[in-house]
Amino acid sequence: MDMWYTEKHSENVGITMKVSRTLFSGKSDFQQLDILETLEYGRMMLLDGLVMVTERDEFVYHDMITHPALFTHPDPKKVLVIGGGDGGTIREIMKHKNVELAVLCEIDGLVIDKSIELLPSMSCEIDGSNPRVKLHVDDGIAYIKAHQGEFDIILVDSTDPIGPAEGLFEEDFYRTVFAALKDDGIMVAQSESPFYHAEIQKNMYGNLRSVFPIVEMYQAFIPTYPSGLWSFAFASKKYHPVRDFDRERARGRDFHTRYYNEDLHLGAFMLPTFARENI
Ligand code: AG3
Repeated sequence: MDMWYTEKHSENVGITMKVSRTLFSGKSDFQQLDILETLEYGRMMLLDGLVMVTERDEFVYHDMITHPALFTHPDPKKVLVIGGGDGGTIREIMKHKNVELAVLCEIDGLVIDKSIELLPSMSCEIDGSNPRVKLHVDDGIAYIKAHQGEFDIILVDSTDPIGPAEGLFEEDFYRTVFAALKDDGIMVAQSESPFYHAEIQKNMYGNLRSVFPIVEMYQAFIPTYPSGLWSFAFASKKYHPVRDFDRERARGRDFHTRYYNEDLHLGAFMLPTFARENI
């Protein structure tokens, strides 16, 4: 028997993958979690039916949510990830030796537990073995309210703005993030597809602009997300991701990245016109 999984990207379009088996399927207090073995993309994690990560293309997303901010800030020491329970973002942050502490604040403990069990290539730094990593199973909004002025960088590694992540796209939340950052802090948040989610983006970027003096969009190619063209919002108090970027420092990095590099850093901020019109 053939098994296929489809995530619908709009009323009339979706992505379909052949599946060999279900590794986990269950409901937490917050959402439905499924981990499937696919033939083309390796293991795949779904939240409420939406593709969060696959083993084959997660490197694009995790490189790009992490390295642009960590190479724009001249000396990031304390980084917070909101969401990101699979651990992929923390894994990339840990490659930066100047980071002293990375905190993961994920609302859903089941996502963390099942990632440690079934997605070891992503969760390798959140399994308790790294003293530079701290885990909090908590609501991100509550957590940052209690940690004002503490972080150099905050990365919002969330799902789509339906369900538990809805509040992470609102102006009030961005004000709390702004206050949780130091005076030269940077926030990056995944910001959906410029091709399919123009309305979400206009609203989100409008909210960000009313809080942060510097707001830019950058793009990455993620094959298993809607349209393949994905984006991130870069919101900053002081450093500009292109004008203040030290290309030589990024070029001299002492670790390997399969997607990010010093040229792509700059190129990612150059947007097609239709995407520019959403921000
Ligand atoms: N964050 C998920 C991005 C949203 C994907 N949307 C979709 N498939 N409709 C991924 C978390 C990885 N750490």
